[in-house]
Amino acid sequence: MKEITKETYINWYKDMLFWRKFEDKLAAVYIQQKVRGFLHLYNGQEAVLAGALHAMDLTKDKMITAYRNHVQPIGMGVDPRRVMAELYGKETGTSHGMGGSMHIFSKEHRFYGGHGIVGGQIPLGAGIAFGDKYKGNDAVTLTCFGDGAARQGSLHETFNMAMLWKLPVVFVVENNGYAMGTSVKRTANHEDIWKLGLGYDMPSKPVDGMNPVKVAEAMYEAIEHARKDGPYFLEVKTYRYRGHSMSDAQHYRTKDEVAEYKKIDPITQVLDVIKKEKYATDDEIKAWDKAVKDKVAECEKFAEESPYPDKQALYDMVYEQEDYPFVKHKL
Ligand SMILES: Cc1ncc(C[n+]2csc(CCOP(=O)(O)OP(=O)(O)O)c2C)c(N)n1
Ligand SMILES: [Mg+2]
Repeated sequence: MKEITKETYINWYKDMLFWRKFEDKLAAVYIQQKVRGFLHLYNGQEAVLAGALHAMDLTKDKMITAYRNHVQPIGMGVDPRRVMAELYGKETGTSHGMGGSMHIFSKEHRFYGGHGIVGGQIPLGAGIAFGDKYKGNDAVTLTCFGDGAARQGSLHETFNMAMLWKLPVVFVVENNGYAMGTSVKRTANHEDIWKLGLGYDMPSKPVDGMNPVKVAEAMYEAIEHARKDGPYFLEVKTYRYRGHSMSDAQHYRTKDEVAEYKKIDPITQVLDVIKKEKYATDDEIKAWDKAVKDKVAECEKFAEESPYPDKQALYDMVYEQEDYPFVKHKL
């Protein structure tokens, strides 16, 4: 794996802080009804992405995830202004404003969405990996999903096929403790989701998902295994600070529980190392914080000032086939 250096810590700090503040801004503009529909935020889970990106080969590896998907494409290289514009429903967005929050996508940056059907991306991720194996590409697909999605039957079908065909895929369950308001405890007789891989002889293990170093190390081992020998399953134990979506009253957990996780916040953990190792002065850190704030403001300005798509585009996006064999309805 690439060495974890002073620069890695500094980049992790800047990136994770930007992702956090980018989403804080989304929450604010959502309340102003500038962003509509659903909005699921990633606050608290940033170390999973930071560690994964460090371990991936960003010239070829791919990623697919669920609807909590705003910051992953940014990490993969998509212009954050275009991600914010997509949430605003603007023409300059990643899908010309037609996808919205749950459907960020960039083939160019090998980010395959953005999926609203819980667990729907699990077979799709294996399908992408199948395509790469078939074509002889050297790429690995990170297929990320939640603890709730891990309970879908499609996980088992996919694990079986992926192992049978030794597909270059890493399955990553981001166990943030809850599927909407349902805790992991209430969904199965044991809480070790990683053990689901063992029935398929898939190398599987749990990882501390609040620490990007731990994530990067585990991801690297998993990705390089997948590249040569086939699937790997990681259960990354993480936590989301905000509600499931913006309309969640969070009656299923206590404020104390959230506060406990904030004590091991990934951004704070990284900042503590930067300070302890004297990687930067207080003034330098202040300058980074200001740069992050400015970058978020730039994204907001870009989204605000971008035009909505032309009304005609509504019809351009609809599937049409003139000779479709409609069956006449008989009364
Ligand atoms: C097939 C399907 N069933 C139910 C839903 C409603 N739903 C949306 S998110 C969600 C919870 C998923 O939780 P988890 O997989 O843990 O992901 P997290 O939101 O925690 O990231 C549910 C049940 C859905 N979108 N799709
Ligand atoms: Mg969850």
